[in-house]
Amino acid sequence: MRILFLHPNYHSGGAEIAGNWPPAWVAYLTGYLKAAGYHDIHFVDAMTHHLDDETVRQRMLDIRPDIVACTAITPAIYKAEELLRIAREALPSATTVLGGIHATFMYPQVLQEAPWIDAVVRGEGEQVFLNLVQAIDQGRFATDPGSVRGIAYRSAEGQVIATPAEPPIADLDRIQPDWGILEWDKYIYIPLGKRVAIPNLARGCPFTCSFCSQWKFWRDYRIRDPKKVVDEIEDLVTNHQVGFFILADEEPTIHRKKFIAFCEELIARGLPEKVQWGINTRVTDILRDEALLPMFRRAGLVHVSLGTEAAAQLKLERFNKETTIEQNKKAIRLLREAGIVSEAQFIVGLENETAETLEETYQMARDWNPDMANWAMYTPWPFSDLFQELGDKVEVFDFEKYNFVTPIMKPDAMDRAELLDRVMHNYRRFFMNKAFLQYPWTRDRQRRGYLLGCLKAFAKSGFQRTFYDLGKVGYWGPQSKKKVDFGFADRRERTRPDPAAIEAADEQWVTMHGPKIEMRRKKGEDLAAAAIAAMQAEPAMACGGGHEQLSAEEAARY
Ligand code: B12
Ligand code: SF4
Repeated sequence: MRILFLHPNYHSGGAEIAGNWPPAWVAYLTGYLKAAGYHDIHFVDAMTHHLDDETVRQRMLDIRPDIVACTAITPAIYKAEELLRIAREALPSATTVLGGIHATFMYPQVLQEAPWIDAVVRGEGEQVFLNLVQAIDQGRFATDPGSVRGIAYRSAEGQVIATPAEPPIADLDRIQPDWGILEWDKYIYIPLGKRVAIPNLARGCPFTCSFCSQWKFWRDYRIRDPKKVVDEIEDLVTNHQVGFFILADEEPTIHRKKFIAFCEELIARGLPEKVQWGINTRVTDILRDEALLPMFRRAGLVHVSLGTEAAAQLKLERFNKETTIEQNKKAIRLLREAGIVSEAQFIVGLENETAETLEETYQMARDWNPDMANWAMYTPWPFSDLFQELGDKVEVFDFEKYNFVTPIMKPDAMDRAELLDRVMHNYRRFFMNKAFLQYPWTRDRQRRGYLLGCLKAFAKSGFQRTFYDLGKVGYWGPQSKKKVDFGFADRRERTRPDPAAIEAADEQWVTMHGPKIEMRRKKGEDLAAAAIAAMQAEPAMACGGGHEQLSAEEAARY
């Protein structure tokens, strides 16, 4: 069995401006397949190499795989569908497979619009893909695809079928990634000029924020043995010269005890001298761990990105300024005092965004004074609960633009171009101040180097006009506002995905969140009222959401 993994050539100038990032999914799947005896595995990273379709076609013809397996997050879905169409054309007898978050939930639509895809692997990929590879290898997939757990496919009659879900892998340490499948010299983090990796400490999330789909995707929260994760990092450092990593987890600090053990283990092995790292986490966790921040820093943690303002994303209520501001401000101060670079994330662009609320976020950013700030456009993942609640307010279904940098929602008070322009105005003012008055004068040499490195990444993407896709949409500053074109192509002005089909696709998707799922099924007011009450009680938010904490009792279970 020869297997070819493909990462589609999709770009949107957000997080990726910091460098070329390694596709972790390829390493995790390759390791799992190799452990089961499948060694003939190839990988083409069309994203990192900016490969056009014809080049990928040629690579397919050169490699001649039996299985062509591609990934897709929501905005990359059309690119992935097209690559698999090319695979079908170039290698008619190869089996075409799509994995990743978008098709996991949107498989009815995907298999309809891309009938050349033979199977969708739903959710966590390792075991399900192995099930599928074995079935193809044994000739069973062709005769009895329904026997493969965890996939979706079209029957001979054209009916879309999802087989029963495969249980999540309970012991994540069973998965031994094969990082050697990646061409490491390509994955460089610009701020440090070092190789970058994206290992997992935990998968899933015990919470259920309505705009987020990560909890639903992984179904169960599982955390690895911190020592095993450090083994993996040691391997990345020693064998692949990795000098920086981010944890792939949405919220690595949820499990306080294991996160602490992870940091202590890094220190015990002297790794912080060789590798630095960053995380995305929650304001409440930073406040909780105030006393531990210096230890985190000693463990090599140099960059924390905070979902400071998910409250605004939900727009259930205007931000409760007093407390939110105080908590966010304090978390940023604590990080600064511990010598950790802080990044505040603002989510903007819901229907009730106004010039004033955008200005407010800028003023907050200046007041809190994080080292970096990031204004992301609210993106209504079609399989999130909030998408269903927003109903007709979501009008654009060109998923290629669901990328945190394109205004999918149109605010009532302004058009999309004005929203973009005001966001850029915030970026310009914020980073001008940093570039001239703050970064160069930072006393700590290491911190200064890091911040100037980040500035370099920004400058590079600004120069190449890739930042926030500005080149693609034709934005050159306020004077060009009228000419901005987000390119919601006709073909892509698709109709709203059928809510009943999404609901049905979700039906058998059992997650650990049982009672919470029931709660989310109760539409509108209930949910809004609960969320407002929760925000009033404790308004500072998470990685982009969630105010909850893992109780000691719950933590003991993982
Ligand atoms: C690291 C990361 C990045 C890296 C990309 C690294 C890379 N080359 O893949 C960078 C920083 C560049 C990035 C950029 C963006 N990202 Co990003 N990113 C992440 C992050 C934090 C971790 C992803 C990861 O590696 N996870 C670990 C691996 C093991 O999990 P996985 O990828 O899901 O793979 C598993 C399964 O999905 C499945 N699977 C996946 N692919 C396939 C393929 C096959 C064939 C099979 C069988 C199975 C399979 O099996 C894998 C193992 O179980 C996630 C959030 C998160 N916590 O997951 C967001 C996330 C994936 N990003 C997201 C987005 C939107 C973006 C951007 C559009 C934002 C922007 N404008 O900057 C860009 C798009 C970049 C691009 N060109 O594609 C969203 C996607 C949401 C969605 N519904 O699509 C996420 C989920 C964040 C979020 N909270 O919403 N990102
Ligand atoms: S806490 Fe973070 S990862 Fe968990 S559901 Fe909320 S937004 Fe998603």
